[in-house]
Amino acid sequence: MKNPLILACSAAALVAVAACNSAEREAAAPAPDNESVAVANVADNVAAPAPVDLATIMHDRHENYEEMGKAMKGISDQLKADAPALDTIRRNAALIASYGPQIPTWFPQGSGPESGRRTRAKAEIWSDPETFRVRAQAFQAESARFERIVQGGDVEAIRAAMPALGTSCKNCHDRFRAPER
Ligand code: ASC
Repeated sequence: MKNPLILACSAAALVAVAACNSAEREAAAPAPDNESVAVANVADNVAAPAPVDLATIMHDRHENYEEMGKAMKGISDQLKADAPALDTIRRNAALIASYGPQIPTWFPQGSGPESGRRTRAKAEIWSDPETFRVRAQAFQAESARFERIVQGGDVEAIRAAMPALGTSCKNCHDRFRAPER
């Protein structure tokens, strides 16, 4: 009798070819450690158990945004203080700048409202990916710029740069984040 894997592959449609290929890849190599890649391929992996945990991805994404929000508050609190602690501002700016480039990887296909899970991520993230990409990119650039200014250590310059950073958060939220409920 034929190898059942080959039989399954030859009998199946185009989609399943990818599944068979990835099944073979997974047999030969360790599972990819990049969750977003794994999720992006979820539809292709029907024949193989995909290393996907949507709940974890969505939970971690939420935590990351919470951390960024707290970091923003940590900075603005310092800027209101009589003697702003630059080390606190630096730490918070570094967190925001390090998360900036990661944001596009936090939204794998399937992790929106159609997941049935609680999320404020709007379907527009996936239906208008170009706008999402552009705004995420703008935030990344702004957070990097902000961190450079923070490294300069001039509190007035940091204060002056803060509104643009907040606006680049807001630009994405206005279009891609559903209201709190
Ligand atoms: C923040 C924060 C945001 C943005 C936004 C700016 O500090 O958590 O989402 O700034 O409120 O308007």
